[in-house]
This record gives sequence, structure tokens and C-alpha cells, in this order.
Amino acid sequence: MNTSGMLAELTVQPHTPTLQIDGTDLPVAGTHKASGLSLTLIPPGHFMMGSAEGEGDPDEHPQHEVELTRPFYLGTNPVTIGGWRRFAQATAPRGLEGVTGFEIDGVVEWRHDPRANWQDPLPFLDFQPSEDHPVTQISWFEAREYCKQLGLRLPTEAEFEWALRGGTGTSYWWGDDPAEAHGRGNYSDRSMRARFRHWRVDGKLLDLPYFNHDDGHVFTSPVGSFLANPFGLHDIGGNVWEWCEDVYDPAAYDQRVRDGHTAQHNANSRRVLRGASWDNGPFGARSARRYSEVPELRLVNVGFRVAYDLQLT
Ligand SMILES: [Ca+2]
Ligand SMILES: [Ca+2]
Repeated sequence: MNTSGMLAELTVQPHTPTLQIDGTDLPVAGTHKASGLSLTLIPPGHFMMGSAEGEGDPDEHPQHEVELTRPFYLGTNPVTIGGWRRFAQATAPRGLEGVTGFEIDGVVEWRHDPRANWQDPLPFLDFQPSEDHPVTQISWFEAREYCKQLGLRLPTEAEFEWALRGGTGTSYWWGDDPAEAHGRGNYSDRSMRARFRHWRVDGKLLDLPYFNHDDGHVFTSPVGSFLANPFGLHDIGGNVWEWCEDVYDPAAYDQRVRDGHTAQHNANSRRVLRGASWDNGPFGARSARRYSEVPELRLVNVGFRVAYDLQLT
């Protein structure tokens, strides 16, 4: 089948390998013309979404089979500060209020900091990321607007877990051993532990969870600094949590919706975040881990990556 029509919005380098899906040869990678983003082909398939009994958080149960019937493309990396800057200069994305910063007394404590924004994501600690770091301090509304204006969309929660797992059924895309996280993503590590000994959850001080190696980054890192997962995606685990299209429903898995898509939008509902960030230790970094925030919130550990649908005719 001639794929030139359905791939008209992508630039594909000569000799790019292809994957045959339903009799069509699809390039495994391309560049989305309107956004300049690198995209990676995600094949259709089925997988067990969530965690087996006795593992993980309550909202990861029951584990259930999800089938994704169509291929799609996903951003090879999260959208960067440079990518967002090009968009922001061309349009004026509007979000709602809501940002956070850090307290520096040796405790990771989330608190509102009105100075924080995508250009200066962590002013309290004077963290100044370069243009190739993932953009953060972007609300769900802003991420969605970016996608809409560029002919893209946010991935669903099920698509994200499928893409993050990359065909694996283990705790992490590289297996079950946290010790093998080294080189595979930017998580809470020894460098973060050296800076913050504790974190605060619901007012309680706890030991900071961390991976027992040094990945070299306390906060965000340039995208693509670590190994890609089996589907060829960078930073899908670690670096930043990533907004998904779905409303967060802790009981969604009870419905066992076969294509994984959950509740309808409702303006104030929490939205799903997936894929863990620089502040997550071994438990938070698991492939099945679900997190959520209200859609107007901007956070220094939250960004997004885009999905692109083939223009099937
Ligand atoms: Ca780190
Ligand atoms: Ca991530």
C-alpha cells in the first residue's frame, strides 16, 4: 500500500527501517513537520495493564488485558523547553493559575511559588535548565492546546502504559531489578539524596526514596540522555511525569474497558500523569504507577509528549 498520503505530515529519512502492520510498511521513525518533533512508531498489540494482586497501589487493580488495535506515533522525547518556546512565540497559549516551587530546608516540600514558570521552572533553587530539557510548569490545558494547534494529541493512559512497557510485563521496562535503572532514566538517585534527605507526604516527614546510583541529575536532564526503551522512546520512564488525555478514575480498571479509554472529561477532574520523574524512587518509577493532578496545575516535575495518528483513508 502507498503510505505517502497517510504520512504526508511526516518527514522520513531515506533508508528508515519499516515495520509491516496489516500489510502496510510504516517507517519506525519520522519528524513531524509542523512541530519539528521526532516521532517513533508504536505498534498495535495487547498487554496486561496494571499490577498483579499483591503488588503496587490499589488503583492499579484489577490487572486486565487491554488491546490497542491501531498503530500510532509517539514523541520520541518529551516536548522540550526549546520546542515550547517556538510554540509560545507563535501563539499565546493560555493556562490557568497554579504553580509550585520548593522549600530548601533539606525537605522536598511542594509549595506555591508565583515566580515559577516554564522559562524559570524552579526559581527558589535557582535551577536553570537548557533548551533541551523537557518543558515543565505546563498545565494539562496548555499541553492539550499545543497538541491541538499542531495536529497532534495527548496519548491515552493505556497507550502510555503500553508504550512505556515496550512489550514487557515486568515492574520496569528493563526488568524487575531497580539496580538496573542506571543509565536508563533520570530518577531520584544518590545526587538527589545528597541534596534532600527527606520528603514530606501529607505533612509527614519520610526518608527520600531513591535509586542507589548516581545518574548525574538532581532535577530534569536533557532529553535523550539515557537509553531508549524497547520501543525506542527516551525518558518515557523518569525525567518528567507526562500528561495523558484521560480523566483520572481510581476505579477505572474495575470497568475493564478493553481499549483502555476511561471516563469522559469534566472540567475539574484530575487528569492522569504517567511515566515518573526525576523525583521518583523505585516504587514510584514502576510501569504500572498511576499519578494525577488537577488540570490547571503546573509543576516542575510534570511535562508531556505528543501522540500522532496516521491519516488513514
Ligand atoms: Ca536523577
Ligand atoms: Ca517520563
